[in-house]
Amino acid sequence: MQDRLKELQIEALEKVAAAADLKELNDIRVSYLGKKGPITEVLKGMGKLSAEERPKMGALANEVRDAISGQMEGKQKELEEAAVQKQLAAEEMDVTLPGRPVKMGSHHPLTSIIEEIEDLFIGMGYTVEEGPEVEKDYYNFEALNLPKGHPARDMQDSFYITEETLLRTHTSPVQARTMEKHQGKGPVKIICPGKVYRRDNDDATHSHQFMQIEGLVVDENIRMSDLKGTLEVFAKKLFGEDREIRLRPSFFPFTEPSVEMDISCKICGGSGCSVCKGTGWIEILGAGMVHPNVLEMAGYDSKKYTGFAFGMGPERIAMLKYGVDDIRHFYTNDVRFLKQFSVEE
Ligand code: FA5
Repeated sequence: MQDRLKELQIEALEKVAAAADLKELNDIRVSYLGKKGPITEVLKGMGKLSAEERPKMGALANEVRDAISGQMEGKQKELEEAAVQKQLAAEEMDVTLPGRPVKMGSHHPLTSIIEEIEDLFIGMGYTVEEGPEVEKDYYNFEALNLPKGHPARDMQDSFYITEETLLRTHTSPVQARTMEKHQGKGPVKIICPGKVYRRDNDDATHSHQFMQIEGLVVDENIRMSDLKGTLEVFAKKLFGEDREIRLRPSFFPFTEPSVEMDISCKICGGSGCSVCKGTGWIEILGAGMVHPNVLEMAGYDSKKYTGFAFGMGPERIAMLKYGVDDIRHFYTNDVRFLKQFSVEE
């Protein structure tokens, strides 16, 4: 029995030394030290031994077990360390390699044009106001000299939510709200960019949802020439010094007199082409002197205060500036279109 135990020890230690990985080592542990292993099997025969031999044999069996498990512990550490080193070698990376370029998005062309126009007016002393897109009928129409039933309401076909609320059809209600806030006192000098909604049929130059930028100046002695000068500076800064502007008489119930501003066509230089429909001019905004009724309704003394206002369509301006032939490109989110405005590429 003693010899058999020694044999088993030598055999097990040889196998432990040769184990190639942790799994193999564990298999050796189970097969030699487990309940069904050969050492347990040998010890089952202890019953046949004499009373003196039994403790000696027990002590020897423990020695053999300790020798095997001690060697296994050392081997296990060695194999674990080898596994870590192998993993480290497999995951080795070169931190000096150049990184992969990250694709950058870009500003939407409408955002860019709105920011450019905002900067231009901020440079002329204007502040930027905001107003709600879900608006009261009062501010969208009534406070702008368009009482209920006024035929000019048809100029802007509307999305009503209730009898008294609608999606604003233009940014002009912000004029009324701002003047009301100033409680009849000047000066007021604001622009207001924002979304507006109309029941227009979508085509190359019309959308049912589009942007507008409103402008309003109210003070003593504001004249039509101030409006003209302001619009001229704006147009030349945005489109270039060589562009001409022209004001045409028009009608808006909230301004008197009212005008529309055209800008000379860049494509044909004024001789007429398909973009300007043969006229040499393209309309970009409506404007005029604030109607005395509008000033009075907002609490201003229209004998003391005068003002001018304008409302422009940034989509139309962006179409002209960037040569875009269909307003729907701004809203279909085709990355091939948007990528052309990326500054990184
Ligand atoms: C107005 O909305 C007036 N509130 C502008 C105004 C403000 C006049 C202050 C006087 C004083 P109009 O409906 O013309 O006016 O629209 C102004 C601009 O919005 C147009 O010149 C055009 O550039 C743009 N626009 C109008 N309808 C659409 C549409 N369906 N799609 C895209 N842009 C549009």
